[in-house]
Amino acid sequence: MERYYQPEIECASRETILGWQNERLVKQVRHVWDNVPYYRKKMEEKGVTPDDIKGVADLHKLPFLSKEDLRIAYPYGLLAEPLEKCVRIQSTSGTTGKRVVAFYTQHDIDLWEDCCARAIVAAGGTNKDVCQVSYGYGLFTGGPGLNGGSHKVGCLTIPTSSGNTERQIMFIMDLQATILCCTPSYAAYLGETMKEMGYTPDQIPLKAGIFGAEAWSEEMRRDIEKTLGIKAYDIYGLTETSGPGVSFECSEQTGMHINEDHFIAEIIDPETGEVLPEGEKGELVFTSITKEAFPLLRYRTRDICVLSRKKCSCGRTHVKMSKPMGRSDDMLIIKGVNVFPSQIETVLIQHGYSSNYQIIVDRVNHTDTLEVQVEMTPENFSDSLAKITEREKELVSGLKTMLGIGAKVKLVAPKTIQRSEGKAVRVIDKRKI
Ligand code: DLL
Repeated sequence: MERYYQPEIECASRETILGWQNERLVKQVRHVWDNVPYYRKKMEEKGVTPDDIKGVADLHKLPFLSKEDLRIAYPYGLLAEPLEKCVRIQSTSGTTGKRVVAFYTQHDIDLWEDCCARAIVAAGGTNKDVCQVSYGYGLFTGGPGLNGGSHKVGCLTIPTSSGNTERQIMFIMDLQATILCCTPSYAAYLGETMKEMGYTPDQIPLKAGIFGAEAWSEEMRRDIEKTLGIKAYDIYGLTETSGPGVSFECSEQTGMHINEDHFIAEIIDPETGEVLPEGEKGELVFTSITKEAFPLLRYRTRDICVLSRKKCSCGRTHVKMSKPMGRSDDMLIIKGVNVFPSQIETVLIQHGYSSNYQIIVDRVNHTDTLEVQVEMTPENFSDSLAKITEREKELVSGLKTMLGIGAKVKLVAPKTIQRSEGKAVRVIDKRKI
């Protein structure tokens, strides 16, 4: 039987949800106008005032915010509450050079943790569960978010953070952990290591995993489910809007319910900014309607996905987003063709390889080159050169069909590509260096 953390909210009627959104949006726009001069200027430039926003139908009148705005306004330019009301910051790793700092009041943290608790309960979590949180703790939102959600559900929480794989496994086995929260790439690595140590899925006490923070394919989900003997649930979020728990999967596993009592989602054409009708693929845009300290209006996530309001068998009524199909800024343009790393991963996994791969893009004599290095698995390992060449050719052809361009494929020995304890780095684009 499906269980909910906040059934009256998660299963509310569409009219009720829209009512909340209308009321909260009007209030939020006023709050931002009064307290965030940076955004007020943007509204003035567009000729919009809070009086023009009477509900969700007027949302499209508001200006967008982008990562560039966050960079310009860094660190305090988008803060909407006095410092004495703020109790925490979280931040992105800044690996792309654009560090994001988000602020929280105690109320913001409370609502964020509720969202994470909804995800844990949707994955079957109760106060009888032992929940191991192996997302990084610290500035990254993964650890703190799921930790708070796990407390709210009443699970016994094991805050291992990421890394130290042997210790992770020791705690899973000794404390009989039933729920694992980490990135899908780390879950795959934990599964691989446990298998090598001789554990079979029925010896592993875990029953569910809550994996997110990076793109992962359906094939990777099946792999992880098989090795760990669990049901693997997706969870999505971003630092700018709070962290994990903006949306989460239910038992149907056909998309993630967006917590619409806190966020209004839109899909836009990333080129023109035009709002697209339901069911069309485009860039996801969020408006936070309950956040006090860092309330972003029409924030462009760069994540490409599709929204669906189809009735869900789980009983939840909130809109569902598909798994992000990539980020508009992760998209590689190789020889003029748009390539998403997730397309390459799909081909590799369909051919029986694991998600241990690396994509290397370069430019030789003014022409783009694409090389995919992928590990052989212990099952399909071969040291016969003829066999390896034959398998590489199969992958070249599979990639050509999927992407429409030629790629070089190199099969490498198991365990030669570096494992990740957080978000995996899979693309090396030498053209930018
Ligand atoms: O990754 C928050 C998070 C932590 C989500 C733990 C889920 C679990 P950031 O570091 O700010 O925040 O990165 C946000 O990661 O815009 C997406 O591109 C990507 N992302 C997050 N969840 C998913 C997912 C956290 N389930 C960026 N599938 C987002 C695909 C995801 N991509």
